[in-house]
Order: sequence, then structure tokens, then C-alpha cells
Amino acid sequence: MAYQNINVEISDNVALIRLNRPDALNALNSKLLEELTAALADADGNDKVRCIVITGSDKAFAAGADIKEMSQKGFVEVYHDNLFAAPAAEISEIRKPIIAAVSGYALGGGCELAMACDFIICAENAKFGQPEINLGVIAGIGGTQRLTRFVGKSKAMDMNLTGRFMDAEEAERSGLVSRVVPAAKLIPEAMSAAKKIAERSQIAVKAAKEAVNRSYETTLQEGLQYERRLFHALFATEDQKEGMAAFLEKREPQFRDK
Ligand code: CO8
Repeated sequence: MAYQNINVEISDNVALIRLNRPDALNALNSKLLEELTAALADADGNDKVRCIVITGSDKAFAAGADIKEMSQKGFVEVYHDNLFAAPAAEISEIRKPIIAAVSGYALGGGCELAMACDFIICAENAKFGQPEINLGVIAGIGGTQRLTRFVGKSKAMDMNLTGRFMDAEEAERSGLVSRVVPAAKLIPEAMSAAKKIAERSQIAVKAAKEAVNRSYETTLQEGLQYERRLFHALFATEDQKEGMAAFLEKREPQFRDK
């Protein structure tokens, strides 16, 4: 599929998906979302891809859903079409790890897209926000839910009610992002993290992603049980034998995803 609103490059088993609507600060219109979810599904099904990075431009990861496209819609239409439900579900179904590499604005749907990824690495100029309140609406795919789990009620309320932006330093301090790097190092840092993940056993990688995500859906006891079952199950893999043997033999493991 030829894309107009995103670019996709695959190297070293990593798919780098770049949102590319520079004139609208990568605002997420329906065409871009269609292309993004198609590219993610392609990457998920492509044996050459073992990790995915989503990024934007230096100025904007994404400045939110496309306000122009949404402005004339009415309740009946958005309710009937279940606006944004499909892309949100499709992104959350991707089993390979997704890193969001955020530079500049990650606002509204842009912040929510970053949060729907598995972790966020951001540049020092990153700005996160849920400014939908300024438009007379609220967040639509996780800005009141995921953000609250990441940064706690007080900051999530502050951001959702006032629409203020959070800078990179505050985002790291609050647990929204895992790393902050100088802007010039953003893509190298995200690609290096992705390559590391790509070198691991993909069976263990999938299990780790599944187990961490389960922690949001269940009680601690159930989650611990789920984790232990997956941990035990991994002892049935060749990669467990290889990983542990390589450690003992002081060499690099050669994982075969088996
Ligand atoms: N939608 C459409 N166009 C946009 C958007 C957007 N969200 N953001 C920026 N643009 C456009 C501007 O209209 C402008 O276009 P033009 O040159 O044709 O007038 C161009 O991008 C550049 O923008 P600015 O001139 O405003 O650039 P500034 O550097 O002055 O300001 C800001 C940058 C602060 C990011 C500013 O553009 C801004 O506030 N943008 C809107 C941010 C916002 O409110 N986002 C929330 C949108 S609502 C939403 O996301 C609902 C989420 C629901 C789920 C979504 C699932 C995908």
C-alpha cells in the first residue's frame, strides 16, 4: 500500500513509522489513521519486523485529531460511526512492541496515541497535553484513562481540566515517558532500544508485553499468577535453554523464537 500521510522504513528488523502531515502538525485525520493502522497491522504480520517505532516531525509528534475534519460532525454521526473506536482498538491489538518517539507537540489524540504505544521516549522539546477542553469536548481514546494511570489523578485532572501542557522534564518525573534525550538523539535512541528488543526472543518479548498490559486489567494477585504462568511457560521454549546456556558459557545468545 502506498502511503500519503506516513512514511515507513524497515531496517534492522525495526519498522520506523513516521507521521507525515507537516502542514497540519501531523493532525490525525481519518486518512492518516487508516494508513497508520494498516502500516501497524502490516508490521505486526511481517516476519522481518520485530519491533515498531512511531514518530512524527521535530515540531510535532501529532497535534491531535484533525479539528477541521471533526468540527462539522454531530452526535448522531460520531455515535453511529463510533468515531475513533476502530483505530484505538486496532492499535491496542498489535502484539509486537511499539515505541513512541516524541518530539514537539503530542496533544489530544497525539498524546493518546503515544500512550497507546508500549513506552514513550521523548526529546527535550516534547510537550504533552489533553487540550480538548478548550474545544468544548474531552479526550476520546485514553486521555482521561491511560493518563490517569500513568501520572495519577491530580496531574491528569489538571491537564484534562485546564488543558495545560506538560514538558519533557515533568513528563519523565511523572512517569509518562521512560527516557528524555536531546532532540538530535531521539531517533537513534528509539531505534537502539527497538533493535535491542528485536534481538531478544520474540516469544519472551510478547509474553512480557502481555504480562505488563495485564497489570492494568486485573488485581495484583491475578496479575502475579498470570505472570508466573507465562514465566513457567517460557521454560518450554528453546530460547530459554539458549538464553541461560549463553549466559553460563559467557557468550551472546542466538535466539530463534522457538
Ligand atoms: N487539527 C487540524 N489542524 C491542526 C491541528 C489539529 N489538531 N493542530 C494544528 N493544526 C494546523 C493549524 O490549523 C495550522 O494550519 P494552517 O497553517 O493551515 O492554519 C498548522 O497546523 C500549524 O498550526 P499553528 O499555526 O496553530 O502552529 P503553532 O505553532 O502556532 O501552534 C499548537 C501549535 C499549539 C500545537 C496549535 O496548533 C494547537 O493548539 N493545535 C491544536 C491542539 C489541539 O487542540 N489538539 C486536540 C485536538 S482534539 C483531539 O485530539 C480529540 C482526541 C480524540 C481521539 C483522537 C484519536 C485519534
